[in-house]
Amino acid sequence: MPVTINKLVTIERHISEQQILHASATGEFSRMMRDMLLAIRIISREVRRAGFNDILGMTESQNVHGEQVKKLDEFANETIIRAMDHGGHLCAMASEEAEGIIPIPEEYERGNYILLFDPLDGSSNIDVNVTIGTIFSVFRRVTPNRMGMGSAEDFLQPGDRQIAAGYACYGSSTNLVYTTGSGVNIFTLDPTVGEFFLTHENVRMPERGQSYSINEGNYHRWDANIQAYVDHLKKPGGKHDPYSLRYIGTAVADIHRILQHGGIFMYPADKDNTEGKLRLMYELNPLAMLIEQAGGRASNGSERILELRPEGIHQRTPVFMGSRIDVEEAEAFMRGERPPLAARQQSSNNGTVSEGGA
Ligand code: AHM
Ligand code: MG
Repeated sequence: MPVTINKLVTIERHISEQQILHASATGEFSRMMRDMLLAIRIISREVRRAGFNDILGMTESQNVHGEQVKKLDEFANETIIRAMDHGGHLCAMASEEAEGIIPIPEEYERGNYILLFDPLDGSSNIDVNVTIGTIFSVFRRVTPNRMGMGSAEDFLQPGDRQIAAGYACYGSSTNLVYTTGSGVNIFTLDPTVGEFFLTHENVRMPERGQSYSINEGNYHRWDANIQAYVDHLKKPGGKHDPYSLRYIGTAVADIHRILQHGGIFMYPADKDNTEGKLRLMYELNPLAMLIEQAGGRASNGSERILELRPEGIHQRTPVFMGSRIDVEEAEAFMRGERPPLAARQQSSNNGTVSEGGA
């Protein structure tokens, strides 16, 4: 379980303290994160105001002030681009909301980093005041031309080369969760002072959870292995059985719960979506890095998500991620094995099940 701390540490101070630990750091990464945090604070403000905009009589695409009102996901996309394109840190960006590579305009300097993002994850929840999020992934460019534009080669790196990954979760408060490969830390936005404060340091997730997270409405489109695994989770047997179903439909929100309480999140392939639904480069890679950094496991059913060789920016892949033992058990089912319920009871008796509720 995460440790809640009392000292007042802002995220910017935390990032600069981390930077001091890396002798070769130039400060470029810290400056890039500062720009990203600005975008996230603006998106958070707009998410909080979205309901009021409706109540205050938004008409078609104009609000009461006669201003053009954009859909929240378009707004988030543009905000990140506008915050990031002129800082001199990036050589290109890619977004769920843009077909191709987003170039850095000619008039601005280029930097060493590549940024991929999902500006507003959980599209089906945007209009109904349910938790949504922003996900981001950062790579160092591999092409040598520092002043040049980033190319496909810079983007199509496996996830284990990410130098940072994170998400913002716009829930009852706004959390920012990020890693640079030395553990996962959670920050909480205090909107009255506009600062993110460190609230959970070095998060470690339970090795086994008590809940599963999947769109079970797709049950009849799944193959027999995934059906058997979900049936297995619901059978009474071990100390914490049956598992509880928790599914928000925003990957960020489901992973945010699992990161703290354990459990397993799945979006498998099905008859209609043979590669699953979620996107490797700006949804699964960053979430997988966070899960692994917190002691969990992230797989496509047989291989580590972070070792997959991407072929396209928008490619999809099936996913099973969360507590290590749960994901290993899911992988066994996907190989056609059928671990007995006793195995689950055994690991409960070994004390690997967390007492934290989901
Ligand atoms: P989005 O990027 O359009 O929001 O789609 C991704 C979302 C994930 O956040 C979530 O886990 C999944 O889609 C939910 O899909 P479904 O509605 O099929 O259960
Ligand atoms: Mg998404």
